[in-house]
Amino acid sequence: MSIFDSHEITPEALFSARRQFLKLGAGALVSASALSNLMASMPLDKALRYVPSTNPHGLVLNTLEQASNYVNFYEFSTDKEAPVKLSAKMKTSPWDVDFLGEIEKKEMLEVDELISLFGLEERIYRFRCVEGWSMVVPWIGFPLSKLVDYLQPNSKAKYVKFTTRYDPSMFPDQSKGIFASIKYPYVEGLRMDEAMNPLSFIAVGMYGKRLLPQNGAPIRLVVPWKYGFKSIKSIDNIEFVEEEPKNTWQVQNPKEYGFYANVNPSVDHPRWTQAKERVLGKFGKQNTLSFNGYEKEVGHLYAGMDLRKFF
Ligand SMILES: Nc1nc2c(c(=O)[nH]1)N[C@H]1C(S)=C(S)[C@@H](COP(=O)(O)O)O[C@H]1N2
Ligand SMILES: [Mo]
Repeated sequence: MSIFDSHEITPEALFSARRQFLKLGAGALVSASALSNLMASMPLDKALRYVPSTNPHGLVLNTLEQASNYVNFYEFSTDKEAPVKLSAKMKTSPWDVDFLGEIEKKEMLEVDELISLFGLEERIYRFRCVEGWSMVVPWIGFPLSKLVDYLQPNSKAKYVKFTTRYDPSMFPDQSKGIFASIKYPYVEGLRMDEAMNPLSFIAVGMYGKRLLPQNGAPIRLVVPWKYGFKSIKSIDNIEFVEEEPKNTWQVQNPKEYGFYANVNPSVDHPRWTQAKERVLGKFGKQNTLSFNGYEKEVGHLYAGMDLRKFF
């Protein structure tokens, strides 16, 4: 059976397959293994094929309803629920991501190409917003380190800078010019060793399916030991740079937000305590954990740094 016989093949899958055949070159012989890799990477519906998480921290999951109906996505609205409806028609496929800066492979790759290059796995992570709410989400994607290795950064690449798409026809708040809620495009950054830490993750899905628009479709960052604002949504490009990038919230309010944004219950935000958090869907509060519960995995990255100064 040819892969094109199936009536289940979606337009996204065809697009991805076509791109990959074009890359192989006209008339190229396609080996049986190349073909099966290609088929394995093609989503037959919205469900994704991935290696499930063993939930090593034994976390209790929030529901998809909770995680997708209370969001922060300023490009649509500063309201927590409004982005759900405002993003309903967002066109998230095909979606090219540009790779720029101090790397060998300055390429542009479509999200499905990234999926076929790196495969998919599930990661169940705590997620803590600086505003004091939290949740546990089963993300689907691949480790950021796989992507970094593939792009082959050179010795000048000290930081990774992520930028959300700038498209005022897609994002209503971007079309408000000087009346926009924040400066666009949204930018975030990681130090290279943070990016290479096994926890740093690029998500294309959650709860077994593609990301919903309001959660940052079709591709976002997830850095579970940092406040949620580091986990930038709807990534347009990733650039490898020498200098520490100025991230959006630091530019917006440098007294309140820094570059690192590591979850730290003993360093309060100027306007609210960080000692406790409210889990979405639960009554009462729980204690916030140092590095959001990932101190063992990431504490060494900050040895000798004053975490009050580098907040
Ligand atoms: N482009 C972009 N990325 C963003 C944001 C945003 O407004 N725009 N909000 C951030 C904040 S403050 C948080 S807490 C998380 C929220 O992710 P969620 O809505 O999927 O829970 O996304 C982060 N990424
Ligand atoms: Mo946040």
